[in-house]
Amino acid sequence: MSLQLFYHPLSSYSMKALIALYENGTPFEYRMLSPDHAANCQQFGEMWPIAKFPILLDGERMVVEASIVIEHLQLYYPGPVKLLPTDPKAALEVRMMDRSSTTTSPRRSKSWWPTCCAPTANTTRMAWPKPGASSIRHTPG
Ligand SMILES: N[C@@H](CCC(=O)N[C@@H](CS)C(=O)NCC(=O)O)C(=O)O
Repeated sequence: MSLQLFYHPLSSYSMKALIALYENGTPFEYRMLSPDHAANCQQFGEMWPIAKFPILLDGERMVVEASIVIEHLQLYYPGPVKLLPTDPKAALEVRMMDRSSTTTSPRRSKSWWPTCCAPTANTTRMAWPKPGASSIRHTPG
C-alpha cells in the first residue's frame, strides 16, 4: 500500500486528513503515533524532526500539513467527493475558511492580541456564508 498516515486519533489536525481519506474511501495504512506503536514513532521522528502530525507518506514522498495532505489527495487520488472546488476563486475561499478555522482561536488569542484589536463579543463569531447562499457552494463534476 503506498499511502500511510502518521496520526493520532485525538488530534484534530489528523481528523482533517482522515476525513479526506474516508470521504473518498481512499485506501491507506494507519500508522498511529502512540507509545504502543514505537516503530511508528521512531520512523516519524526520523522523517520529520518538526514532529507535527499528521503526515502522509505517499511512497517515498512525505507530505506535511493537514491542508496540504488534503490537496495532495485531491490531486493524486481524486474520488467521487471533491475536496476543493475546481474554480480557483471558490477554492481560495475554501482555503481561507480552512486555514482560519484551524489556525485562529479568538478565545485563546485574547492574551496576546493588542488591546485595540482584541476580539469582542461581535468579532468572536466568524461570519461564514449562510448555508445555501454561499458563493463557494460547488457541484461535483
Ligand atoms: N500546521 C500543522 C499543525 C499540526 C499540529 O499542530 N498537530 C498537533 C496535533 S493535533 C501536533 O503535532 N502537536 C504536537 C506538537 O505540537 O508537538 C497542520 O496543519 O498539520
